[in-house]
Amino acid sequence: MMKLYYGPGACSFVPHVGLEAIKAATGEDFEAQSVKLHKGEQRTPDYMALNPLGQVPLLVVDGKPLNQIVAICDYLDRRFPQAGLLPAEPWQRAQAMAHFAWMNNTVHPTFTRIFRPGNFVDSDAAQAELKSKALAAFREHLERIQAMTAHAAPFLLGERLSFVDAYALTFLRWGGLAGIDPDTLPAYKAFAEKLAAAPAVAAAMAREGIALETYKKP
Ligand SMILES: N[C@@H](CCC(=O)N[C@@H](CS)C(=O)NCC(=O)O)C(=O)O
Repeated sequence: MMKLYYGPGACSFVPHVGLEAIKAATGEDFEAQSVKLHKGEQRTPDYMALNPLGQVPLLVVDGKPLNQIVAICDYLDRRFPQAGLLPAEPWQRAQAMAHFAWMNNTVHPTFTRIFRPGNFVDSDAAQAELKSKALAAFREHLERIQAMTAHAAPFLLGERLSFVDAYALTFLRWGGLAGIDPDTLPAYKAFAEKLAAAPAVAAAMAREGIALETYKKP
């Protein structure tokens, strides 16, 4: 059975939703193992032996580990195309991958600069500056995603739930943690609320014990 190592509320939510969608579409079950990032469980010797990068997500297939969201999700889609998690038609797939790659290589690392500025610069002043610049960039990224939701039909890539939707929901939650009020992104918030009600998304959120609302009003 495939096994996903995930951190509650972390980017591993993206393949987690995919695995739930696959289970619903094909009956293929998976094991889910929580890794508590705030407790440093991603850096234990046992975990580092599986993923030397010390990160989630990690998918273990027939005893073999695979890291990187995009690689894991591409594998899941190619193995279970019935779940429709990415388009099959080459041009549509390339468009989907353009959104997915941008989320993974731009939006996601921008948040890392807000959440862990100390990974990048040392002094308090430099960290505060980096954080504030990254927060402004992250907000712009969320606005771009909000613009994408205007064309959702009903999901970002069309009729089927995809990895891109799961990433979008994750970013809105992260924005809330960073102090971005989702009420200032009303179309995005409404889209995420609909997503959270989709069975595969709801199942992954329940397992992770996470809610859509993360923002605390000052
Ligand atoms: N490029 C990696 C990024 C994975 C990543 O950033 N994972 C974060 C959680 S969202 C993590 O495990 N962080 C561990 C840590 O900060 O120590 C991927 O696409 O899988």
